[in-house]
Amino acid sequence: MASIENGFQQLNEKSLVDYIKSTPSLSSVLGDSDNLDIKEVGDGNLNFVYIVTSSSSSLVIKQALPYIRCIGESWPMTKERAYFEATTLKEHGRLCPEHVPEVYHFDHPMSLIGMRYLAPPHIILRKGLIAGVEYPLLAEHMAEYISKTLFYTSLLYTTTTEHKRAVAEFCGNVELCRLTEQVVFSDPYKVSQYNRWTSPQLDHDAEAVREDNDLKLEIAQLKSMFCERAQALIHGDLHTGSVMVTQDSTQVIDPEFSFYGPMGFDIGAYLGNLILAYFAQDGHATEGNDRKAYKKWILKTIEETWNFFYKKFIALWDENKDGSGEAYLLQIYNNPDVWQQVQTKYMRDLFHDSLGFGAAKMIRRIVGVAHVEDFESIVDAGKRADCERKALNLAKMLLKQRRKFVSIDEVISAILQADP
Ligand code: ADP
Ligand code: SR1
Ligand code: MG
Repeated sequence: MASIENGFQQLNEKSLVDYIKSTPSLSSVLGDSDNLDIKEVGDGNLNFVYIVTSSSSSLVIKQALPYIRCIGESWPMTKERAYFEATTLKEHGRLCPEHVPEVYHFDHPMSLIGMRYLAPPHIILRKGLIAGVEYPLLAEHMAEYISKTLFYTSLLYTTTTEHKRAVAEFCGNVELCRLTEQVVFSDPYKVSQYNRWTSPQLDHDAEAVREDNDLKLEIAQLKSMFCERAQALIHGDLHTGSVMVTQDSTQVIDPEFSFYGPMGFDIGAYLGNLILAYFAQDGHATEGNDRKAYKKWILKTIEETWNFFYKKFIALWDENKDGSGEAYLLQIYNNPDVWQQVQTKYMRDLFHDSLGFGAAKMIRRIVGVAHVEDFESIVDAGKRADCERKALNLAKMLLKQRRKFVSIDEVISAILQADP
């Protein structure tokens, strides 16, 4: 058994049994904890995840170790990330319980979370997108999650006193933010030992990213916004691997990168990953299924997600305009014209931020350290590179020209143009 240091012990499928038996908040969920079945299933980049099943129930245990799992012990990473993940699961769960799994237990010294097991047919959305499965409620559900979590944690709803308290608390998640600063906003734009790409096919494309001065100016602005703009409690890693789905359920997991940051970072991460899924489809096409209809569905989902989000966010803002939010005081903006102008400008800026961050998240997944299964599962390197290049070129254009876009329809047209 591993040694216990400062109350921390790395658990495994065996030692977890005793841990659960001696933890009432877990054993009570499981009922009979005499014959537990425990399997480690973590396929994410950072942590260990166990599914625990008893004769009558089940739950998930997630433990953070003091390094990044997909790299190894050579890249140390604070296990305090589990605290921020648990805190945000609870806070986002309070604001949007229908789309966040319940937390049963958090053990701070052990960096360990016990939460609801999202049982099959729940699967990771990214895997569903690779398999070509349509989810009719996905756009509505994700818009609901994004609008509620962002609106209610922003100054449109909270007082500056509460906002500043929460911002200060989440400043503690500095190491995870620093990781994002490095792998999203810095490494892809310079030579780094961690960068990789489909080589030799994309060698020139990767070099072009490192030599594009316009791109460097834009990424600097986005990095500055990521570091400096404490707009709302964002998930911080809202890619399609952080969403689990069935035909009628959508659940957001894994907010260990959460902090008070720019709203567009979450919206962009999600939409950018849907765009990556779109460009990967040609690599998954077979004789029997050219994926054309599925590509249309992804585009419709991108469009609906933004449009639903827009409506829901504005509705929350209108409903709460005379509440305690301190950003736009009713005494100043209580005139229908100025109110509408304020909202239009806010949403336009947010749209542009989302396009910029979404593009940055696409670029890092093609020439940075952590790639996505959408492309990685395309075995033929030539085919994969063709898909990746189209996505990369669109992302570079979006990043540089995002302010020219006025509607999501124009973004869809640009995607179609990049995929002749
Ligand atoms: P990491 O922090 O390492 O990225 P994730 O939170 O993404 O870890 O979880 C890794 C995997 O574990 C997910 O891809 C999913 O398959 C599984 N998983 C995580 N949480 C749950 C849950 N609550 N219910 C079912 N499976 C889960
Ligand atoms: C080493 S970078 C690992 C990545 O995985 C997480 O999901 C985050 O996206 C992070 O950037
Ligand atoms: Mg993850």
